[in-house]
Amino acid sequence: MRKFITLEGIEGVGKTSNLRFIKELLESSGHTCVVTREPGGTNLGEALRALLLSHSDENMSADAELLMMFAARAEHLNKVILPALADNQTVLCDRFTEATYAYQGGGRQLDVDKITELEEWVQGDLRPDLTIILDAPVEVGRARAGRRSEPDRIEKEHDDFFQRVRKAYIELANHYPHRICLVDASVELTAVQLQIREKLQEYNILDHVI
Ligand code: T5A
Repeated sequence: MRKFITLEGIEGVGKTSNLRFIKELLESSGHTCVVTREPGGTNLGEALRALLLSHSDENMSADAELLMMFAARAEHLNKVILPALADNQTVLCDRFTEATYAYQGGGRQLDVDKITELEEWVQGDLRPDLTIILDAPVEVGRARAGRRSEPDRIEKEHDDFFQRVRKAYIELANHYPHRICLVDASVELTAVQLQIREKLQEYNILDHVI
C-alpha cells in the first residue's frame, strides 16, 4: 500500500494548506503517512535549508545551491524516505527533485543534464509514484505568499524567475504524465481540494471513492 507522493508548485500556491487535507484522505483510505519536506526533513537537511533560504550579503552560486539541495536530499532519503517506504508507510513530501528541475533548472537556468546526473546518483531508480503540481499564475502565488511573511532568499527573486519556474513545472507534467499531474490552484481552496481528490483516485493512490 505504501506510496511516495510529492507536492510542488511556485511560492504561495497552497502546498502547506493542502498537505493536511491529503494526509487525512490517505489515512482514511488505510495509509500510514509520514509527512516531510525539502529542503529539510532531517537535522542536517534543516540546517542546509536555513543556509539556503536565509539572507546574506554574500551571493550563493547556482552550483552551490544545486549541490546543497541534493546534499539535503541524500540525507533525507537515507534517514527518512527510504526507511519509511521500507516500513510500508506512505511518504508525503512537500517538494522533491521536481523542485530542483523547476528552480535550479528553470529559474537559475542550470544545465538540466547536471540535475539528471545528480538525480540518478542520489536516488537511483526511485521516483515519486505521484507528483501533484499546484499551478497558478505567478502573481496569484506571490500575492498569497506576500500576505504571510517576509520573503526568504529565493522568494526575493523577480517575477521572470518565477515565470521560468512555473514553465518548467508545466513542462515536467507534460513530459511525465504517468507520474506528474497539474492541479489548478488559482481557484478557492475547496475547489483545489476537489481536484486533488480526483487526481489521487485517477492515479490509483486512493483505493476507493470516499
Ligand atoms: N527549492 C526547494 C529549490 O529551489 N530547489 C529544491 O530542490 C527544493 C526542494 C522552499 C524553497 O526552496 C526552493 C523552493 C522554495 O523557494 P518552501 O517553504 O517549501 O520553500 O516553499 P514555499 O513555496 O515558500 O512555501 P510557502 O509556504 O510559501 O507556499 P505554499 O505552502 O505553497 O502556500 P501556503 O499553503 O502557505 O499558502 C499561502 C497563503 O495562501 C493561502 C493560505 O491560506 C496562505 O495564507 N491560500 C489560499 N488562498 C486562497 N485560495 C487558495 N486556494 C489558497 N491556498 C492557499
